[in-house]
Amino acid sequence: MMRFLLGALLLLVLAGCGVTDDYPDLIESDLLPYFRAEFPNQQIVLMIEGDANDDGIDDLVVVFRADPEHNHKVTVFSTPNGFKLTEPMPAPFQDVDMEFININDQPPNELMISGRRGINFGLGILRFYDNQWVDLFGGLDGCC
Ligand SMILES: [Ca+2]
Ligand SMILES: [Ca+2]
Repeated sequence: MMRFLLGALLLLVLAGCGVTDDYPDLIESDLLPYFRAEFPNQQIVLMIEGDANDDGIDDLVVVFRADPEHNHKVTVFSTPNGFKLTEPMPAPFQDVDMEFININDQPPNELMISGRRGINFGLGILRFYDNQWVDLFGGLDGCC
């Protein structure tokens, strides 16, 4: 009987470990392998899909833990020659949120990204230009 109880307890512990997931809200994306080809082991914090460069094909924005103290953001974006990856750029360190919006009723859609580092909150409106995100208002200073 004791052995049975121990076995049941062990099963419970193992099952509990199995459902551990720090980032349960991650979306599924067919573009993720392009990110993983360059960053096989980095922990993903958040990712969203949307058309960054207005060619009608969804792109993938990934915020990931670059090192224990910094997050970076890269984008898998569509080109006539297939998908490519932007250079990494700093991203907010905590409470990261992203959304595609259109702030001026003109294509392309802009990317709104927010977050904080400690008490330094930031909100950036980025536009994809020349294969890289440009921070239109410099709103991310201090939170990355
Ligand atoms: Ca696109
Ligand atoms: Ca726009």
